[in-house]
Amino acid sequence: MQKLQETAEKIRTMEIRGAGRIAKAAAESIRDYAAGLEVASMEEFNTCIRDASSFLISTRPTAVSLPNAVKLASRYSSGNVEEARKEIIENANLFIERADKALGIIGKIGSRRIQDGDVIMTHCNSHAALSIITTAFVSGKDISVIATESRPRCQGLLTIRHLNNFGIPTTLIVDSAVRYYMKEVDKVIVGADAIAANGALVNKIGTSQLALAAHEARKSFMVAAETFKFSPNTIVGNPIEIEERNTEEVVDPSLLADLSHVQVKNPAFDFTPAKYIDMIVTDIGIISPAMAYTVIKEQLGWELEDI
Ligand code: RUB
Repeated sequence: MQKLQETAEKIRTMEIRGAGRIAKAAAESIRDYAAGLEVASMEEFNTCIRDASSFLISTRPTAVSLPNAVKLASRYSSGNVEEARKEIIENANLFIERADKALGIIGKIGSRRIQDGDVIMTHCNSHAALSIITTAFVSGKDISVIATESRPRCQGLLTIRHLNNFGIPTTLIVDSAVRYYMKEVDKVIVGADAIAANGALVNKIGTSQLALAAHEARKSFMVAAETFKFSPNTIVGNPIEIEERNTEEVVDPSLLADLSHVQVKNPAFDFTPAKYIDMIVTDIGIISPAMAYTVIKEQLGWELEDI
């Protein structure tokens, strides 16, 4: 349990971050936990796996990749401890393998939509979005990127480092400069923490203003998302919870000490309605947001009674 607790803490503190990496780390964690679990009965095994799963899922509320990964990885049908343990190890390994492959497939499919000379705007730090951008560049397309800083955690700094390592010409801007620069942009590409059954996107706070500005300037808005980022719960109308993080990420509390009328808010994600999304590049192909329901039903194998 100690290793699982350490992983959970790393997810909570964002040492492990980004919906895809969170999902993989959680699957690895539940696999290793199941592998080393010493129990006296099947009932105890069931309880331990259930508790460990809930504990991992509780670390960050928004990225649906986390509960999806935990549920897919920790599935077992056997009533025998050793068999169930084997099933979890296999299912977790399968999930991890598919997640790795998905990034490559998204890069390959999405990069076909990039034209020579494109200026691409991206937000935060999405490995799926970056896979499209770097694949296009490596295949010889002459592209450049405008990357937002993504306050307050400034994941944009990770993005510019990654792009720089590939030699991709990149411009860093503050989040409030998004609309100002949109006229120079050909395509916006962002990642996803969750996609609802109605095709709405949940991603890093500020994503919806990129979408609005792109819509206004008639620029294409592309989302890169593995199928495990689609949210089964939303089929029955359950909302996706937006994580509110510590306000100390926004401002040093000492600066607020004498401001008795001021409060600070720090939502980590926002919603972008489906109507502002031109396409979602997934590991099963490019889809319109209207197909989100089908992806959930057909790819995630979720039945209404599971929710
Ligand atoms: C990261 C974020 C990313 C998505 C997709 O937020 O919003 O755009 O998670 O990333 P945080 P990826 O830094 O708060 O985790 O494509 O890597 O899964």
